[in-house]
Amino acid sequence: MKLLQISDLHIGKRLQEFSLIDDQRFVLNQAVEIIKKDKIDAVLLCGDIYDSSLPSSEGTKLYDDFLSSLHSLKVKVFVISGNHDSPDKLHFGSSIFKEEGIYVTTNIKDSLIPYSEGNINIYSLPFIRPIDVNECFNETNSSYSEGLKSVISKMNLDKSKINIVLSHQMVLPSSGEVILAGSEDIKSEDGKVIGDISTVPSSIYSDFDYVALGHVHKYMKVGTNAYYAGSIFKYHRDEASLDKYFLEIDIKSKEDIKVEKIKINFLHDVVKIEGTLDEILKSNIPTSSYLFALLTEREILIDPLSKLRLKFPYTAWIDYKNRMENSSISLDKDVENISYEELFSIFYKEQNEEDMTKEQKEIVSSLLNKEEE
Ligand SMILES: [Mn+2]
Repeated sequence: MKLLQISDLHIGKRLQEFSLIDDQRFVLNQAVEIIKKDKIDAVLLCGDIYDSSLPSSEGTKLYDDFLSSLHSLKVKVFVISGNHDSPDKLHFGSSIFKEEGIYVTTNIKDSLIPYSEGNINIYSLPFIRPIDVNECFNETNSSYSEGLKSVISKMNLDKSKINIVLSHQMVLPSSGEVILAGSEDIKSEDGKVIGDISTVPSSIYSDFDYVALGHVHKYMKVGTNAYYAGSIFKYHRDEASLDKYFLEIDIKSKEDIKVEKIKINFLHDVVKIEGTLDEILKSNIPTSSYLFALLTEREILIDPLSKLRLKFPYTAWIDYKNRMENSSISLDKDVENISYEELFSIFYKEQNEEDMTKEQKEIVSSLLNKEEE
């Protein structure tokens, strides 16, 4: 059986003011071509189908078109809800879809019963919080790990079968550390998540033969045959240097499971570039890129965004590299008893990591003199 794992579609997400619908359509069309070419049997959509629990009409239209294309290829489709989806809305029409080979799972009870074909069982676990498990089974699990363990134990896995699971959770790899991509909307100061209450160790899934994960937006292997495909697009400037993938899984037997990364191409790439305004304007990056420009000028420029957009119309962000944001300047001097000139030169040095020039000092002095007058 050949599977295609696609995750974190976030249909309807925007990059600043730019709609990404055309970009998302471009990516999903690629998936359809791969499914045709590689004769995929089943597509796994591992949660965060939409970016919002209230998707836009252009978003629902794109998802509708995508599902219709998959349906016309007669490929099985498995869908779980992620933390961004509204489980109830995604569940709409699911009993009718099921008749057509599209299996949408958004609640815990439905996740206990697998789809079976030959010696393969496919389980679909939507994003779940401990409170959902507690409400469903009248239990008192206090962590995501406990909650998930409880659900998986109720599946009564038949280990003679090849068991596959789709799951949308924060799974810690064996190293115990997840490196986030940037667009996950999960609070973490340095992009690292190390064991907290919302994470589950990958060992929780150890009875499954393949774990198709969604939630983390960076491609990652977190355990034996447990993979995050990552999001389908670079949804954050911090993801500019990351490649994005579909995962093709070829299952021949319990012992013979091959996972292949298929790099996703983009209609417009997301590019982060650093330099002076002139340097950036002279660079040969494709003008259709969503651009994040990090300007290296020390002085604030006049409307650099408009200038950049003349050449790069999809400039999405602009920032200054050297705009020092030192908020804590430590002064070991008695502020009351030093001159304004000296105070200002200390401030300047803290902000710019260099001394003022003689000329700059003269300007400050003359301005201060005027002020005093
Ligand atoms: Mn997501």
